[in-house]
Amino acid sequence: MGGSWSRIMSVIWAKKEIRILILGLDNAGKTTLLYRLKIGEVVSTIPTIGFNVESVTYGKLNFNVWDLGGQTSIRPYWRCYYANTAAVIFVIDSTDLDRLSTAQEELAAMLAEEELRDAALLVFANKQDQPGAKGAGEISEALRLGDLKDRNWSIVACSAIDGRGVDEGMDWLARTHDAQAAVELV
Ligand code: G3D
Repeated sequence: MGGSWSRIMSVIWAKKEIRILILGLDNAGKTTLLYRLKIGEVVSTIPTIGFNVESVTYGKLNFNVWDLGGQTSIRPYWRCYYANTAAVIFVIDSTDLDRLSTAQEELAAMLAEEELRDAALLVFANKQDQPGAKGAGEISEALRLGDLKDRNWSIVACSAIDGRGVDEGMDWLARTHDAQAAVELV
């Protein structure tokens, strides 16, 4: 595993089952990111409801990945995966400007879910190695992150291919959760 985030996770998060959802439109780079985290074997399953879920289990930490967008009829079934979700990692293809508004709508719909109310949000503005990729500031504006209320969130520019930014984002997530866990203990 990568930087300091792995150490914080293994100490703080090892105590109870915790889930992290890696979400975004298809082709955003979610699966590539999951491999880049190097936390174990990626398993792909298709639940009976019929959407594809990729998972990696690392101790008591469970990463689940699926595509948002389209297929509103299966959205209610996603709720099976919301329990114990500490964080949502929302991955954006920073070169796919045509679908930024769709990504914004999908993100807003996810964050409206009651069970995800306390989940931290890390947005990865992915594909920064590509020419024409928009930076974190522009992606943040398009996703209207500034409007978020009562949510721990951060946006980090990254490339799941060359790895830039990935540890920085994960470090933020681990520190955020570390702080939340400390508050819960008080
Ligand atoms: P998804 O799981 O969100 O659907 P994938 O997306 O991880 O399958 O990635 C979709 C395509 O984008 C893949 O290319 C993958 O290699 C590419 N990709 C993912 N992250 C990055 C990145 O940071 N930079 C660049 N340049 N490409 C990236 P293919 O060609 O295999 O479809």
